[in-house]
Amino acid sequence: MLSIVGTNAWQTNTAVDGTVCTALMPDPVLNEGVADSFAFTADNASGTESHFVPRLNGVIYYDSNDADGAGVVGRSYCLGRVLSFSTIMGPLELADPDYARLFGNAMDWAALDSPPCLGDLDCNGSIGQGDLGVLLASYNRDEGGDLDGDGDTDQADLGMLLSLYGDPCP
Ligand SMILES: [Ca+2]
Ligand SMILES: [Ca+2]
Ligand SMILES: [Ca+2]
Repeated sequence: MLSIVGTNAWQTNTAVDGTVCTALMPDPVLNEGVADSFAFTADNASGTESHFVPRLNGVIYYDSNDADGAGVVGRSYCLGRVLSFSTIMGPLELADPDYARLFGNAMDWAALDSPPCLGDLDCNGSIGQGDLGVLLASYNRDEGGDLDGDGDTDQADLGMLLSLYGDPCP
């Protein structure tokens, strides 16, 4: 669980009371035993909350009223998952039963597998320039660019990557 991966912007605010977290995207693992909307008191560590904007393929599972941004954002990362909370997981947050349950659920959620995304060699959720860089660096050396699984990185792998170029991961 990383605090900021999955977002591309942040800011802090100074409000400490009554942050409201509201479920936006239903998810059976994250939502289990958690109220659809709940208020909790946020710890203040030179600000209380990051302003989250999801990256490509990021999903806002819970919204937050305070930071005027997302509250809980998740996305696939390679074959795993990353989930970010806009607030710290401090004593005040974890004292709230809904927040604590959501945090526990988040552990289960992040432990689930994600489907493989062919061509996304740098695991950023789409097929593009970064992947081409990984493939070319692996050329003839098989260091992460073998898309067709034949044990080397060559023209056939490059052809596959170019045919996928620009595609988002599912
Ligand atoms: Ca990529
Ligand atoms: Ca190959
Ligand atoms: Ca080959």
